Amino acid sequence: MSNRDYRFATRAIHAGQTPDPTSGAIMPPIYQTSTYVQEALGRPRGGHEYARVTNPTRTALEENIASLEGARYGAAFASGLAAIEALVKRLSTGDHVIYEENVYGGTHRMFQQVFAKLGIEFTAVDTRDPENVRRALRPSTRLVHIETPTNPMMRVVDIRAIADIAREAGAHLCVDNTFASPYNQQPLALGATIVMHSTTKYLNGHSDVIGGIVVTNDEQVAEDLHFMQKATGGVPGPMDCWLVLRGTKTLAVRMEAHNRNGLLVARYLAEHPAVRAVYYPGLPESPDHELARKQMRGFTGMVSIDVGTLERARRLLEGTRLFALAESLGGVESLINHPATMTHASVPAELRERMGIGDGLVRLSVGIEDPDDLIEDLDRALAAL
Ligand code: P1T
Repeated sequence: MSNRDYRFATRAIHAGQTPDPTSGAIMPPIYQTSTYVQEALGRPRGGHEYARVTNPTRTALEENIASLEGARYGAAFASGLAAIEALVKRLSTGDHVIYEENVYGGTHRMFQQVFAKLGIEFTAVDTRDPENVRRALRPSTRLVHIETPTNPMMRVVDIRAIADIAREAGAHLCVDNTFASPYNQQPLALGATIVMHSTTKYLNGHSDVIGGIVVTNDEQVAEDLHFMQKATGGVPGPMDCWLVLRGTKTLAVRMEAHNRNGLLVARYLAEHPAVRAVYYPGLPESPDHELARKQMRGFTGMVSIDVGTLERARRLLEGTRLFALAESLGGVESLINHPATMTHASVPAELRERMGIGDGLVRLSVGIEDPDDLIEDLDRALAAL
């Protein structure tokens, strides 16, 4: 029986991992080495030559996450941004990229402040209307890059509709699946050709690693990404790969808990008089709910709310005890963040305003603590508004 025949939670624990042939260790070893011995010129003993190019712990991680996304190939990078960078470095001067305007602020910053300077062209659109992608197409469009749900507005984007448009135009569709996780959403099955993650978030799940990965079924893309690992070097170390592998083993159970707590917290916030708006596609009254139900199996622990003003936001951000004020998301512990001044500060104010990332917007990463404790924590802090 190959790993492909097993269900998600089983693959999370076993894909890419077999007991170590030399010691019998049940868990994949951390191959903490920079190089490998050669028995004769051009004959490496174990098939590996240099650890920027290949490392068995990294390979185990790449195979594990590829399996969770239904992909044949995976390439791990030193961060989520390094993973996106590797995809853009496949392009040439004059090539064009269309991307969802409400991506992580750092993605926007890399496109506009690093790669635009090198002559790659970028157009940001609201991809909730797939026709906006069609209208932005140029003969030089090579890549469409979306997030869904988006960071931090939790916009849900129709993966299948945009995959059709990208395919007709001969462009790749890359879905940043960081917010959903492969447990909740499988973009390759909906027609995307590339999926990437900041493994820093749900995949690792314990807020102790920075990492990224790209997975695909496209042989050429996979070959290019392995070339980028070797040629430009943004690879993760074996210890970090091992930590993410430890994280993915519990992905299925953690995501069930995040989905459950996220929905409970969103429901509570939707009823609270101090909260002006809740952005969570799992709520039946959300305009994104129907599409989210079609392409997702759960709605994650990410919830954004608007409390009106910076002063009210500050009282909430500084008033919680369990929800820690910090960037990042997707760990077992709950975090609270102010997108306008933290994660999305590098997005121009005008674009931020248009998307609803105002001074009153607060983003919650709901962890897997007891939901009653989380709601009591928010209740105490919201009372001060
Ligand atoms: O931080 P890094 O591993 O480089 O991943 C960047 C990244 C890419 N894509 C999405 C959707 C992300 O949310 C991130 C990182 N985001 C945060 C740090 C944050 O707090 O939103």
